[in-house]
Amino acid sequence: MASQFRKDTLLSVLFFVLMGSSVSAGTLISHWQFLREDLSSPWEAFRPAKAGKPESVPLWTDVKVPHCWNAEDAVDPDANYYEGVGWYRTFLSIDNPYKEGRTVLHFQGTGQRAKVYVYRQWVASHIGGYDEWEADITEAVAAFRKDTATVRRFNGRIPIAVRCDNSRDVETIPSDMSDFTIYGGIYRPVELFYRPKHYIGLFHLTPEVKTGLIRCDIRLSVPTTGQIEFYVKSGKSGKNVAHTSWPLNGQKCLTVGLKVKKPELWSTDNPNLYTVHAILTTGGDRDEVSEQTGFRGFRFADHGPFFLNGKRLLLQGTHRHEDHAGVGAAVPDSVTLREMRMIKDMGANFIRLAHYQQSERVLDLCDSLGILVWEEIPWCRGGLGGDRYKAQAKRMLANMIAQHYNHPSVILWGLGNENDWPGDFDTFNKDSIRAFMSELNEEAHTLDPSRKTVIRRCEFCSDIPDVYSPSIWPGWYSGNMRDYRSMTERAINRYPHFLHAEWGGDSHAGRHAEGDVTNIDRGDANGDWSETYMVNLFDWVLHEQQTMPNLTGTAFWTFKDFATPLRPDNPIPYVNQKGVVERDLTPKESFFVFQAYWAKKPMVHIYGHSWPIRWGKAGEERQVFVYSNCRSAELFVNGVSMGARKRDARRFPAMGLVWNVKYKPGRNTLKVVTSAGLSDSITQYYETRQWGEPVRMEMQLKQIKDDEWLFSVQLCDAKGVPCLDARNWITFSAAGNARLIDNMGTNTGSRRIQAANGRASIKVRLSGKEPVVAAVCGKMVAIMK
Ligand code: ADA
Repeated sequence: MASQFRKDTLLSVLFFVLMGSSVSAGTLISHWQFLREDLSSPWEAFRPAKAGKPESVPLWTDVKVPHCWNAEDAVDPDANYYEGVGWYRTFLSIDNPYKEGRTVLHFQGTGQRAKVYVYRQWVASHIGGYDEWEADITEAVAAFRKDTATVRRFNGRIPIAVRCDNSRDVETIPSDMSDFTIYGGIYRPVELFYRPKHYIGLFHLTPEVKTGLIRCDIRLSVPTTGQIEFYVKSGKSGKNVAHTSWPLNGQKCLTVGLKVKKPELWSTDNPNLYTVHAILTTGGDRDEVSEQTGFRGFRFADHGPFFLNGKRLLLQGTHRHEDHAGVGAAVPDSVTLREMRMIKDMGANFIRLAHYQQSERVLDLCDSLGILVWEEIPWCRGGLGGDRYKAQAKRMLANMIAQHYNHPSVILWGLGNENDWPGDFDTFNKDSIRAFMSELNEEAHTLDPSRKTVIRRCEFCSDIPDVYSPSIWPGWYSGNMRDYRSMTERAINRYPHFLHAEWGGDSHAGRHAEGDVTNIDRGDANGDWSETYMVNLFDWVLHEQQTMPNLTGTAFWTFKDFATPLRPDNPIPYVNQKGVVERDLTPKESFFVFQAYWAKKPMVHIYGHSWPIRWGKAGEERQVFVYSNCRSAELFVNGVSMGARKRDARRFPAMGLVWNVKYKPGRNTLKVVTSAGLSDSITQYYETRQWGEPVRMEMQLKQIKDDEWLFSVQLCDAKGVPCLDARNWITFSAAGNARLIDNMGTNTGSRRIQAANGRASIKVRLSGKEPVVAAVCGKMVAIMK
């Protein structure tokens, strides 16, 4: 074990990044107020109300933080989302227990530019919506406390104001040409820390598989005399496996090696973690930090494949935005946990966190669930700006690497996405973009020699990063899904380290197509936005990927539908619908296709849970697909066996689990039972009548829970036959004691939506008497009173 004083590049470059440590006085969730407009000075945030006047202008609203002010309007079909300034204020009881200690507000993410004030005093600013940052309010609090009259006015509490701003600024990243909402607000947690004078700032762990050594690079707040002690605990056994302690003789930076005997490797199947605790004692101060790490090695072989810990691993990946129905970017921890578990349950072992640094919580889950990570900075589309722009991009790269350095799940640092896409500046210079990309690439390697760099789609920079993904979207933006293998193999041969990020297409949840759905040749660009088409595209590509020995891996676009200002005309306005789950995590049918290929836990799913009515001629055969990872399955229709089929991964579609079934007109029940004893069943109505033009809407109201109901309409022709291929636009409204649960960006949460198989729904809250809900479709009106 070696201990030495060190001032290496890593530590000096990261001088400004002090990671969270010390005593947390709590996450500041409640007692915030918000104002969705600008003020001309911070003083206005605390202007006393006029004596005797009840009115208080402007109107502050009580909110909980994390809070995103675009939680609803990002997907409001009738409005542009608010891009501007918002203010937050809170009043803190501050009682720092440390003599000469520091009082710090730690922000995990604020959109997109922020300033912090203690009463009227400006304290700190930050540019960038996705990296963590801090405001040290120690001096400002002390100065405020000298103003005894004002202190009395606030009953001893410290008034804090935070001004956030997501208005357009072309000299910042990401570009507003990016295909995602550039959210505003304090949309990730804020914590209040009390730090002793001597505390552990930077704490980076670099484990080495070969030797079992964990190198700890430490930066202290000030040169320190005292002692620092380390423990390493194995997550698997729960036992301490290494311990050491070192005297400090006035140094500020320190590198220590901790030896773990026969370390258990971290892998996607067995994500073994070790926790390293460091305890600093000096004078009367004590500070403690603990971080997790894992031993693993990876390698991109030239022209493929990828190896984890010396064994080939096909990277089976997806993408994720920090975005969720009803909350925008302020995704609660419980939702993040559910989402990351679903990703793992789908069988993914890899994720690209697009297109920006995501919450610490996400990375923690990738570590503990065993999901390898490509994380990137939001240099996305638009071109390249000036010095301020570049400085932000470089700072965000340094912060991302510093802040997520310890996560064993991270293997790739992303430098950009679609940087070949001009539009934000009147000049577009490939050489300047190349030069800046090279600068970022070098910077990333200097800050972290243990990981690789990567970009997606910028052909004229493809030789710069270690790993490159061109744009390959067969069957959606270009060509036919059948071209997948040839296009991808060309890329494998062309780029030394090719990884395929982004493939897939949009599907409107609840839209299904009848006919020969296995005829994938109709898969020309943009499909028909049905779940059926997408299921077949995913199925075809997954079946090809299984037999490509040199493929490093892929990440389909994207796990969950998400908000975007670029797509007002989508079937759900302002939603990118390429997810395999909806924006509220409701699985679409395609989720199960991935599970059938990737998941190890036995599963079975009959295609069509969101397809209540199938159609065709009487006696005509219809295909029934079953997605399963079990050895074989037997299908029963209306209680009669249709025979058992063997699953064969070489066969398409549905790996051979396909039955041609003659539905009887009316209600049919389908049940499948697998060799592992699992079963799934659905009920589908079979419509044999032909339909004409839609002339009216049939309504249905179904209680979901308490006062929450689902209001649905079905377009029908003059004879009352449902129009099962209708795609008309339907608008919902409510009056009286009814309220739409809308602006969710989901299949049941948008007040303007395109019909799926002639049907559309919205959730409503009905309370008291005389609730009224209505649907309008051209000249057709349906009113439920
Ligand atoms: C691009 C882009 C993504 C995503 C995708 C799409 O490839 O990188 O951000 O929006 O397009 O859905 O078209």
